[in-house]
Amino acid sequence: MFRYIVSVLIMLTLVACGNQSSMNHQGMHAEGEAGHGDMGNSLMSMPTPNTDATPSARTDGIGIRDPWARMGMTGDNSAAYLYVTNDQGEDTLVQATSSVAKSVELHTVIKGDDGMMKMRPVDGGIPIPAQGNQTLKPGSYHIMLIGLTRDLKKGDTFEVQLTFKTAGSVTVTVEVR
Ligand SMILES: [Cu+2]
Repeated sequence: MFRYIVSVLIMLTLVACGNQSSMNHQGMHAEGEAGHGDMGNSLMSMPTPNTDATPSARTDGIGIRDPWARMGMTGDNSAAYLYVTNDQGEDTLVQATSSVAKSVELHTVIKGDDGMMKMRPVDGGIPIPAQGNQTLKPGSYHIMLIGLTRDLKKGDTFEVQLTFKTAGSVTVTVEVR
């Protein structure tokens, strides 16, 4: 069972990385626009979630690990990512808010009719499986920070408030990488 989960995770990671290079940024706000030019580099060094780390924030049944965001300048867009663990029943991440952006949306990445990967707001929130986990990562679910109200420089930290349908709200400290 464990081996199966690991191989599925590896497959998902490969798919996510493979799709990233063909992501279509035209006609939409780019995920992590500021880091656009070095997309390839940031992918190469894309941190994998440290799933053994002590949860950086916790609310009823839900643990948040390794929250991080892309660098960006005031006015640009950025995106935040994290790893969610859940030792209770099925839940949903329904909202994220932060003072670092004019607007914060929960996004997913889907394949468009033209075969290009595009991101769009998630309908009904991001599902968190019962007794399971969910990863927000480049090329997949992410927290979209639209219109940064301040520069996000490497090493900076800022707060994001996450609201889960069942578990309620938790504030996490996000590190800029
Ligand atoms: Cu997005």
